[in-house]
Amino acid sequence: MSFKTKMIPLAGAIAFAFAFAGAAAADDVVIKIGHVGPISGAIAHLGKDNENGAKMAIEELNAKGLMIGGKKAKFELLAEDDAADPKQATTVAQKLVDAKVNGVIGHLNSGTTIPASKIYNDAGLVQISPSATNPKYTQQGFKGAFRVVANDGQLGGTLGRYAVQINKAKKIAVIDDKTAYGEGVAAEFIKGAKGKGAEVVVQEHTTDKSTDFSAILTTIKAKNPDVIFFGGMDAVAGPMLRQMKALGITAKFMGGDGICTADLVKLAGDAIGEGQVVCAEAGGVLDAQKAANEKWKEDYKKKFGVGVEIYAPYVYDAVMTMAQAMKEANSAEPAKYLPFLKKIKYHGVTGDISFDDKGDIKDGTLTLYTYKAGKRDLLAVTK
Ligand code: ABU
Repeated sequence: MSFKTKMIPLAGAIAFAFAFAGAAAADDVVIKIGHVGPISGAIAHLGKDNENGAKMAIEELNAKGLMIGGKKAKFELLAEDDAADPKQATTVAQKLVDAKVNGVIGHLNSGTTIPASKIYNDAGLVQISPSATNPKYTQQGFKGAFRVVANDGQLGGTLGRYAVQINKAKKIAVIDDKTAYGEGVAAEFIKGAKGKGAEVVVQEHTTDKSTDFSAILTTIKAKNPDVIFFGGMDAVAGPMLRQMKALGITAKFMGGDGICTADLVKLAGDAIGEGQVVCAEAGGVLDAQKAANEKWKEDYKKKFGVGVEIYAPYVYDAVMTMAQAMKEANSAEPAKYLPFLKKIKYHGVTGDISFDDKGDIKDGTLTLYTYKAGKRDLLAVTK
């Protein structure tokens, strides 16, 4: 792996649920797709982004009028809110099982996706997460568990090596939010950075609901690190950056996909800096696929009046990939379309999707960004 700049290929409880579909004719086959993300709480903006991606896919599928099992397929979206909470995630997962959905897209967070996956597996359901990156999700031996993004091994490891090779970091500070994602990506970052010779001078922990980081940042400042890595989400990273600026900390701030959102600019304000933040999306497209990706994002903005946060296109592709497997199987029954999903080759707006034996995306891509002039700015795309 090399890092060439701009290689551009561097190379309440349940808050609500609704059915998103028009009326089905008597001879239609109704296919229920469950979607779960945090529609309430600190990262509701990311959950809504994901849900919008699912809506785009369902509308498009219904407009196409797919025939499945000799009948016109009428797709319905059953959207649920897990508030990024593991317990709420299992409650809504059971609700979707009881509603007899044909498949589930979600959840957004690793900490919700992993406990919910047992419920879907026990019910014989197929689940595709569009954004959960903790490797454990697909290491449980659940034959119906898939993800369309790279995992934390790739994400954290690449960022760790980038910190040393490109940012020339020698002394590193690491903070995580004690979630499955935050701890996992931080551990992989440490492995990657140490492997290239960096020293972890301090490691601190916060939570995904914390707002005051003055104590841990003061400890970190005393160690004078070159890079601070944060394993967590943008809702915590934004205020953390503001408090870093207030304390006069000028170290590079790095994080995984959880901080790499459009909203980080608003959350951090002018503390976002110019090139101070480096983060990675757990997917990405190379040159030949960029036009389709950009066009999809423009269509999304026209439809919803806001830009993509980060994972809406991955949700869209996850729904489309599941529908493609149903079409190939000529059935929406999970047991019948699962074998087709396992060997699928889907060309999506986020790139080519096929899965390895565990259900992880094959040949996953990462996109590294910084923020300049108040906008996300591409650094590199890497495999
Ligand atoms: N991948 C970052 C956000 C989702 C997660 O918890 O994995």
